[in-house]
Amino acid sequence: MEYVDLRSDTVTKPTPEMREAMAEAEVGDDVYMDDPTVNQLQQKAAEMLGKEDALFVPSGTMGNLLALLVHCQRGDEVIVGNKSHIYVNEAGGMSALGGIHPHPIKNQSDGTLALDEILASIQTEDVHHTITRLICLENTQNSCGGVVLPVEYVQAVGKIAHDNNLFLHIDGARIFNAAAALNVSVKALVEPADSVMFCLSKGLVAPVGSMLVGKKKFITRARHLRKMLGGGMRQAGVLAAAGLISLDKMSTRLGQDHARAKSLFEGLKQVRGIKLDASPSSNMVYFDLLDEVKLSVDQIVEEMKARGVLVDWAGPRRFRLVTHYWVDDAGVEKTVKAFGEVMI
Ligand code: TLP
Repeated sequence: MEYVDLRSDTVTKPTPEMREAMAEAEVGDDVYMDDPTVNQLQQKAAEMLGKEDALFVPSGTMGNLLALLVHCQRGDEVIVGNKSHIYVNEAGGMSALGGIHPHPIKNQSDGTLALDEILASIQTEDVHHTITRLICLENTQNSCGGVVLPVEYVQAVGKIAHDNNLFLHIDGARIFNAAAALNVSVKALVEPADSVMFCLSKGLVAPVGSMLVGKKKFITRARHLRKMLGGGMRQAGVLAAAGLISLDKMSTRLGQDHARAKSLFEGLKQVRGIKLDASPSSNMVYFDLLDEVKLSVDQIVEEMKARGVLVDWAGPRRFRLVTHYWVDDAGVEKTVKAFGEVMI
């Protein structure tokens, strides 16, 4: 059976054009910085985000971890959203591997961290306190509904960071979705950030890899730590070749995924038993099951699978559906129809 796969945009397989580019990629040993395709990808990523340099890393999780490890010393503190991927979904890497102390504050429903709460969370100089070193934002904010943090907000947080001698890191796993939704350049959106991680392997469709961008000195140190973590990848040009197509072509089509998320949302309004979150601002549709629904989330996953649609739950009574390159209009219709049948 051909499935419509809405579990995540991480499920995207490479396009035929990507596979061809991968097969033909010029490669070298990237630990010697000798891989021309990786070098080209890094240069392009740095240019597009308006930063001095970039590093190709195996995953978003490693990119975020490297940023934390470069910005912070052991015992330093990081202000981070309580619903952020870094805090919730990265296996506590910052504390386990970096001795870094997270200071979680509430992600509001629009994904932001309240500015006054950020300010109040910066530690004062005192022998009892940790040293606050870094603020992390996530854009789009995944678990708040794939919501988009606007340019002015990011600027305001950047100002707080720099006025207080702190760094700003953006987990921009889906920063190209955010920029598309706001109709601004990615460069403008990340301008206040000292470092940004973004993923090639989500809405940008590449099979593997993420990018970390920042100042030259920051990237040099991140390259050193990437090697320490076992992330030196040799002939990685095979992967970078797909990443170049992500940046050139996939970054300009994300509006289509957002439009399909909206039509999915509209279609699901007719389905009984569910309470949709607000209309999606990027490529994610979230909803809760009403009490009247007796099926468990696992049963719903199974019933949907039997109808050719793969979905994943996001909580004991909650679902997240993610649109991407491989979900077309027919896929959206099929999904709405299947939910209509399952949720009777
Ligand atoms: N997110 C995945 C899961 O881990 C939840 C998904 O399906 O959405 N930052 C953000 C905001 C992310 O959503 C993710 C992955 C990452 C970082 C980590 O990227 P990878 O999976 O490449 O380590």
